[in-house]
Amino acid sequence: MITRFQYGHPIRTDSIIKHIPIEEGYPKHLVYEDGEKITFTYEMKPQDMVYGLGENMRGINKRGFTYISRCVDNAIHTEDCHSLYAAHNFIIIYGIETFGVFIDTAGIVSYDIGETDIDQIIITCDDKDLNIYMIEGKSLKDVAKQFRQLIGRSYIPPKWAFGYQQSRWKYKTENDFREIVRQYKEHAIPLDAVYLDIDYMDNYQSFTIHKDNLPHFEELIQEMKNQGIHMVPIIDAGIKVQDGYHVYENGVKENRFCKDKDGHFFRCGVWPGYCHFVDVLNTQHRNWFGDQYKFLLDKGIDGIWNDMNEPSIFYTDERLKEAYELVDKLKNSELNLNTYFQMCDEFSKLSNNPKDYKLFYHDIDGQKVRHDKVHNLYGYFLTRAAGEAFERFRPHKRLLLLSRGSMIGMHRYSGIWTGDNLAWWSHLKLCIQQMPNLNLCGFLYAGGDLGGFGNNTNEELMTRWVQFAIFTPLMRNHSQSERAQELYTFKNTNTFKNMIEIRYAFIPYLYSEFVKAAIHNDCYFRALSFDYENDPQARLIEDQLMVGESIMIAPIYEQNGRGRYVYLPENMKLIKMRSFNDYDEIILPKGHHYIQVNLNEMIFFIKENHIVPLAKPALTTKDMDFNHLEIIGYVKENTQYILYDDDGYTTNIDNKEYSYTIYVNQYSCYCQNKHITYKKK
Ligand code: MIG
Repeated sequence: MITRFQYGHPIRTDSIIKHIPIEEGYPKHLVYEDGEKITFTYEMKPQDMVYGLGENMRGINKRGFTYISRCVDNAIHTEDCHSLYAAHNFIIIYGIETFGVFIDTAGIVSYDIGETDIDQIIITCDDKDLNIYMIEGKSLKDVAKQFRQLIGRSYIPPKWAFGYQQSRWKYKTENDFREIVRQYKEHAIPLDAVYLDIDYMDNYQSFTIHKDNLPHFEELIQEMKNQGIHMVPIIDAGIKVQDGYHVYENGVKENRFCKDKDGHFFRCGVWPGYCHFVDVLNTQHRNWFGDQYKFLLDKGIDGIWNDMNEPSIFYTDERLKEAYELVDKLKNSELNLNTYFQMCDEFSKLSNNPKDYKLFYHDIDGQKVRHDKVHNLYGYFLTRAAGEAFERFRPHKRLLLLSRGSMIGMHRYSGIWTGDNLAWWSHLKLCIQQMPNLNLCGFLYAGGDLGGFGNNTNEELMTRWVQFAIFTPLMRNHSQSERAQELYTFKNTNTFKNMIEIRYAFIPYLYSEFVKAAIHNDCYFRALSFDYENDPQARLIEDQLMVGESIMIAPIYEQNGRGRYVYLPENMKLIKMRSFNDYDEIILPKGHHYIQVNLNEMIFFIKENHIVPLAKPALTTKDMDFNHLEIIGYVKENTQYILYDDDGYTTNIDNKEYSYTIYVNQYSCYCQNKHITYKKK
């Protein structure tokens, strides 16, 4: 049951799709307080847990820290970060009472979940115009599903987006791209996509192409496509202020950009230097921004990643002026402790300064609104511009779309990557822990930069990251580091080849579970407590996940880890794989186990009376045969598995024809219209 309360006159966020009538009064369970801000408080019992908040730092259970929904470009995700790139305002409180709370607002919301007071949740809403939805249900899964029904079906990418993807902020010329693909083919490591980072543009201008480095862009895209490789260019939010640049010139002529208080176009520094931001909160301007993507689609592009759309600001004239004034004041004197730190501080505060978000305005279809009030909407609406444009220009076709900035609502249009992580073991663990909470907030197509985006990775970290990412819908290796991290650059290339082949073998299962989760508003990744609510041990597990209906994973995420403790909430079959055809299996009883896992091995667990359908890997998804499948399973009695499979690219998803029932017992298996056999080792 969902109840809704409204305070003030909230700005439409388009986070939800269902109309729920407004009730008078105050939400049950929470204590409402109206002061300078609105707060909702809740007294937790010692054993209560809190899930949700999507992309954020720290554990799956969010209890113990403060999380602030304020989309920000933050490249150093240390444990003390309160905000990342997203505003995912949904939590589930799980205890004697289990219920969900969704704060529907474009404003900043802070969730102090037992940080100030170990037993208190204090939700503080900066903007007093808001909707709050309370969701009650009979289980965690039920609350989660009701919420997902409220916010609408998650984005479903094309099937090729389940292939392995390679990116690096370094590739520049046509030959750079060719070489990456050539190397992958030479090492026979499967690959489906290569990303174009900002260097493909002319002068960092979105919707342009660098003529010297990529003189035959369209031919390159086609040449790659012929090899089964999709090229995925980046788009940056800031539009360069530059005479002769058509997006800028037309934007000025047609009045598309956000303005300052005096009605001049607001400008700030980002990658290309001075930029304007398109007012994507205005429907017409949003459509106009979406129209720009046609340029790339017409060149054969079928995937895009939108970056810097929090929006990220490097500097404004106002902040620079303050900083230069301080330097002028200090430059002829000897620095002391105070002035030294004051100066450092002044410069470190140049970027993404909350003061700068008060300098410009939106015209939300006639209503003038200062940016800081709707800041969290910007990334969502910019990516929505792209998603809607894709529907206009490529109706009935699924394209790949990723965004860095996000808010709930955007999950209907796009997937996300989790931004600039680092080549840290702790960030591999973070990535594992982010997945179930992202799913709760509707973001099913998600993944982190494999190996770590910043700092140099190493072979062991990359290996463990790949072994985990076999299960993440988005499996993209991306970095800005000095050290190359394409999988063929490491010593034991064969291990990577084996692991990526395992990923490809899993695609029938991953895709099936993903699309079913999207259609039925379920979670593809789940904390164990969602499946084993009555098991007090399962509740506490922070580093194992359920993946779809058959699998539990327990990734290795520690340096020199050659095994780990795993808790089995029921009897399961352990599969230890070295390659697609080389694996061991053993049935283990419910309880705690220590499992050895060499660096060249990945492990997963199959639940009793469940199966996993596998395909034969190929160098790209295009070359795979999804009609001949093998299954591995832990089958004791007659059982069924519903396999979802479709053409992989049209939007005709719900079609009954796409559901195949696989019938299995201990000895044999059968499926009408698919060739299914038991896998032999
Ligand atoms: O300020 O385009 O998160 O993936 O490689 C950095 C360059 C801008 C941030 C993105 C990252 C991308 C990088 N971008």
